[in-house]
Amino acid sequence: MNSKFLWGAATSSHQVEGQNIHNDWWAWEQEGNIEGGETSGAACDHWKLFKEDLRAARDLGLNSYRFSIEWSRCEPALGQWDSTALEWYSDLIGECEKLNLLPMATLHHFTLPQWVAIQGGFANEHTPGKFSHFVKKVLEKIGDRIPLWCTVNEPNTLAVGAYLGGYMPPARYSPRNASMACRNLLRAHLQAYDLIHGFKGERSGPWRNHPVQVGIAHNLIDFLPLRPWHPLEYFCTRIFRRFYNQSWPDAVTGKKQHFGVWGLLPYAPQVPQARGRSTVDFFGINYYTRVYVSCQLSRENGFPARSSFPLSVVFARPGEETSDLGWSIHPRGLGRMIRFLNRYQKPLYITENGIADASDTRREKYLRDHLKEVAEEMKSGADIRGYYYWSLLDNFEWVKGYGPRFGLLEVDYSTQKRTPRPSARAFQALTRELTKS
Ligand code: IFM
Repeated sequence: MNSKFLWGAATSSHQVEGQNIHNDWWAWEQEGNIEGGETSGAACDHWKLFKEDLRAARDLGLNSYRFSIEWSRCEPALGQWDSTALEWYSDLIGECEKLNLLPMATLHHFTLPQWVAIQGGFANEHTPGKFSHFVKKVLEKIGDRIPLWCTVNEPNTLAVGAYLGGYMPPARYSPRNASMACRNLLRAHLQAYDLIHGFKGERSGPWRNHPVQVGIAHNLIDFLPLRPWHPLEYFCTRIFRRFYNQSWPDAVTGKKQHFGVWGLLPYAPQVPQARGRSTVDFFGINYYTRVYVSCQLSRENGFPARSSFPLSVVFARPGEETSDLGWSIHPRGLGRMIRFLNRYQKPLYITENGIADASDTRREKYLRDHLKEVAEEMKSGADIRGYYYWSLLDNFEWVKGYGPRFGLLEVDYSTQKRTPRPSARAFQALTRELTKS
């Protein structure tokens, strides 16, 4: 890894900023949908404390910061733009510039303005057009200073969580909406890609000569059959891999889109404008774990939740080492996912990789083992340009609330005090060691 390799940490607006009162998650939280009845509330108050947080990132030796821009803050009601919100993101970038943290901005990270959500969110075909207005405003304000963009974060997770799994708003089971949300997210991505590359303003700031690169942050899971000898589980595993892991890379590289699963999810119609052209300059990999596909009759973790088909997923086999969320720790899976995406011959960034580990007893090894995979794949020829740990600080872990602790910095939510965990120092040492190698 050379000195240009990006070492970063990632966050998302709703998980850290606090008081994101105009989005669909906020509304859903108030209805009691989060574990323990929690609500995001003040989150980590990153809105006020961002300078301190970015200084801590710099002090850990990082040279990049991945964050997301909250649409609902910028446009809390249709056509009503809040200039103070856009100003805040400009200040955030200003601070990145001061601290030499290259900004990677995500334009959509799970949340939608409530006024968009009540019209059906991404299941509504008009949402991509509205999203484009937001993208244009962002570009007008800060487009000249951001070299790396993720249009959408984990579109596959969103479609599954919102319309099949019931763990994201609106949590309304609808296989049709799951496929249509993928289609509309692809349209939103495509429009954002073209807008960013069509930006005519003069570039400024320390990264003005850095090529502008646009990608998606794609959640990849190493799906495996629970019983490898079981033909149906083997077959269903291939379905999961194709729908969850492969459909997005295919779609954004111009191939035939397969947003659907025969017999389970109706296929969405093709987006013709996305065919035959590439709409990503890189792939972001968000990798955490493996998942076993089971065809037993367990209704726990059933997928899709209401299907009569006996299909479910298991997050770890008995005895496997897991995170606090019960996710199996499986570094080899990262290598497998890198090799899988490398077939598309695009530069790669590991845009998220991390562990919920409140005791901080597993994080250092987790980092060491996953980074070993990254280094080995680079040696074998993968063009990996950066690694972002998830997350810079403990934060609001969606439906799981504040329990899971992913942060390099521990957050005491009662005082908002940040304390670097010992593994954060270990991460710093690892990044130094790997940069020299
Ligand atoms: O916290 C999330 C993030 O918002 C998206 N990727 C997975 C992380 C851990 O669950």
